[in-house]
Amino acid sequence: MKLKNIFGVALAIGCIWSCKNDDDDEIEVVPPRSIIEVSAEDDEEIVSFLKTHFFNYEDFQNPPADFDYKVVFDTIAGDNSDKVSIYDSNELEGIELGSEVISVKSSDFGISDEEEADHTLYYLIARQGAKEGKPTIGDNVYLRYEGLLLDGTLFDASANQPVQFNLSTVVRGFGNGMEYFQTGMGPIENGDGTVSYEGYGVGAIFIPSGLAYFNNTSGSVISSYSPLIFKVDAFAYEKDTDYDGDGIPSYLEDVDGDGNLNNDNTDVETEFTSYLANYNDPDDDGDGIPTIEEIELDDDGNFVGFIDTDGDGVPDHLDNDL
Ligand SMILES: [Ca+2]
Ligand SMILES: [Ca+2]
Ligand SMILES: [Ca+2]
Ligand SMILES: [Ca+2]
Repeated sequence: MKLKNIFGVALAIGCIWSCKNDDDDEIEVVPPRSIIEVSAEDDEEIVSFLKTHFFNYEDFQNPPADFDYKVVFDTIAGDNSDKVSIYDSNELEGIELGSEVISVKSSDFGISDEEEADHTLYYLIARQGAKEGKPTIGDNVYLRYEGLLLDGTLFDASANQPVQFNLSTVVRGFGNGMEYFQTGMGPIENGDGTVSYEGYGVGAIFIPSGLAYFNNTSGSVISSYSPLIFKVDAFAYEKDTDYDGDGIPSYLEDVDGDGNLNNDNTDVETEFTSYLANYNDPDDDGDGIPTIEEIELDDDGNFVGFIDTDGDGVPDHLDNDL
């Protein structure tokens, strides 16, 4: 199936207003909603989902022989009224429900009201991956996923085989949530052209709209201000991925340190026809000297550190008046 609904919001160029036809067939310009208000609403909706639903934790705790290690949600009702909710499942042994508060600026969506709001991202680790280490927001990952709305509508799913992408090229909350997942052992060749992994991480990420599309829509199913759920099987990742090949591990190209690589673009004022955030730009300051020639590398070409030749506090690869 398609991949596009997991992918990030194209950065804020143009699509600031959403429009609708009213009864008079006139176009009414609807300003974007307050990210502070929406964040609070989304959190209420997500917490309500987590409190009214359970997942197949009994299978994860005592796996049947043929268990496929897929997360299944159901409502707490009827025969299932004694189940432990996802919200309370962090008391279950070996199962983790965590959260992280992430600040989001409305300007990340091209909105000029200068608001900024804390967002709670929830993640459920039904089975932690067996391999030590977790990806960063800049890493390439291999995984399988399903995307759902809170009402259970499936809007996107990967094929059964692992898909690979960089965590900064997908919706922000997905990338941030993946930072809590360990991965598995593999790939194991199955002999028929397919691969599998063993002991991979399994869980879900619950994402408020401010960490996804916020006032934008995506595809035919995701409307504005929609919280999203992704079930995920975390197979593998490439540690310290250098996405643009400029010698710097991508997670170190988060200049403002906010956990979002897409809003750091040092030479944005000279990029008239493109928007290349630093993690995707091999000449970060646009001075014509590739970044890889403006940093310190060891004899094997591994990143050692930044250089600040003129001592002005701005490292050479971000300093075009060196
Ligand atoms: Ca950033
Ligand atoms: Ca750039
Ligand atoms: Ca770069
Ligand atoms: Ca440069």
